[in-house]
Amino acid sequence: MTVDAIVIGAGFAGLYAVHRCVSEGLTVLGIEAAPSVGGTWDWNRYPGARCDVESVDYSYSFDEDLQSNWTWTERFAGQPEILAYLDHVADRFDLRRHYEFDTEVVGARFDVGEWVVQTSAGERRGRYLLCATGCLSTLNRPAIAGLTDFAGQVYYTAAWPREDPDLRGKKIGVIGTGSSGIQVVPILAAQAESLVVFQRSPNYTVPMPNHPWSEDDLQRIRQEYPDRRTRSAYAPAGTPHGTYHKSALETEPEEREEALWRRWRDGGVLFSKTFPDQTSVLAANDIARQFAEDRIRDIVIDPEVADDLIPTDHPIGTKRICTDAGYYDTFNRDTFRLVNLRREPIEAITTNGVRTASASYACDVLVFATGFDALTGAMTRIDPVGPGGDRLSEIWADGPVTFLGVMAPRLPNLFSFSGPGSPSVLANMVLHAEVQVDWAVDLMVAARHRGITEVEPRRDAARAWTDHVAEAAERTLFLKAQSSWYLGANIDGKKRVFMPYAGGFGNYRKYLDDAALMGYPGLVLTAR
Ligand code: NA7
Repeated sequence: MTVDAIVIGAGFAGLYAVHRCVSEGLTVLGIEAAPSVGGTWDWNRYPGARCDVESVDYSYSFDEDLQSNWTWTERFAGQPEILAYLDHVADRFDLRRHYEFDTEVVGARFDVGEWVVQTSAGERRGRYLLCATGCLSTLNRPAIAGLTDFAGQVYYTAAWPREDPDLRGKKIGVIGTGSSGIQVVPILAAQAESLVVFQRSPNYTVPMPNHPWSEDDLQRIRQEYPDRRTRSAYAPAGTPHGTYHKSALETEPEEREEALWRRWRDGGVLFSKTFPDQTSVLAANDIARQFAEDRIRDIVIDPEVADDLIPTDHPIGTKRICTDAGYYDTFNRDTFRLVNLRREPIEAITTNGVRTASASYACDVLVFATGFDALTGAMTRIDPVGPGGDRLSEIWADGPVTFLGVMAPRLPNLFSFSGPGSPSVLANMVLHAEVQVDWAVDLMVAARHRGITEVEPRRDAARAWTDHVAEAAERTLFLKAQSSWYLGANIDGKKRVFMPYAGGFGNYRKYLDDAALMGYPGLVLTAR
């Protein structure tokens, strides 16, 4: 049987895609590798996993009843609560019955007007393929010499066991200091006999002043919701927060300091966009960067450790800024050790720990918080093949080429969400998913009305959009980050290209709106 749409993934984008397709009367099959819904929030169950966007914004906006019937308990929601929310959404809209769970997609090819999807459970066929495969879902498992010799336990934050392991009293080594490492470290530090953090590149992290929402907060939020959603709709990052009203360079030092303190105390990722010129003008960025460095030195007692924790390879915010609950404080404990891998690289993992160029560190447990083959990894692993035999991995060999960050040339009837060429990780991912899914499903519905069976981006239109994405990045400081996964720099051999669209979520959404209003001029529409 051929369905109208196959949706891969049951995270925020996938669940909404299934819901939209069903609402439009399309037949749909969802395929998900995990046993249940949740996507990234199902896999990343490590202790301390938490979203850095406020819960009331990091939630669907498409259904007012859903919005008013769900009560977030905290300002920044933890992984269990976000997963419970997605479970609730799946039940409320009866989405599970459309899914095959525990089923992995291993390939896809377009064959005589339909996508033939190879899965671990056999072939499935659909006229459209909607890839809600996530931008941070393909694990980076570094091949460090000797890993298989290690006699202790090995965990990956992004594939944390469903049953939380008891790590009390263990000697723990954590490899990786991105958001996941920075979130998990203080929790593990509280349980471990000793903790060693192996840091290849330091990141900036802003303490997260999380708190339970009070009844008053919730009442205010319910009243504000319509306005909050309206302000987010075309905002640069898809949240109701803007930058300071003046650029850093036009603001007097005292006023500047006050604005920075306000953002720092507010917590979350917003610090990376305190001033409008902060991500585009180095001198403005330096002001925010100096402020953050001073805060690190305020907290970390040992100045040498503070030196190691202060990034020197990127302007602040050009690599994903992290948010934490006591990360820097942890380094003031005696049982805690920071190992700077730039000074003493890992030589090998041994039976009982990690050997660097300078020392051996005994560990019972190794926790890899080593990130993902971000933005492209999930798609190139499936590696869809178009009607002309073109593989996505070939089409993207010199960096991702997309049309409006949703389609790729030579791959008709295929949409991918939250990936390269769209603001994705630079924006509120939930609103972003809704906007992209709506665009794709609206196109499918319009095609059905007009008897069109195939939609495919014109190659010149995809080239023009991809050039525009590159130009938008060039107007920012993002290209200056040496080790950023935005640039693919964390994966050996990956082409160094700034993958997200840095022109702002609101502008991006206008491009999508215009394309639809103008009848999709960048697409070849075929009736067969
Ligand atoms: P990240 O941010 O990619 O962090 C991964 C960390 O692991 C980072 O510090 C890497 O250093 C380090 N890493 C990767 N490979 C190695 C090897 N081989 N040796 C030592 N260290 C290594 O992933 P996260 O999961 O923390 O966060 C991803 C996003 O999820 C986050 O930004 C939020 O948006 C949610 P590097 O910086 O590459 O030198």
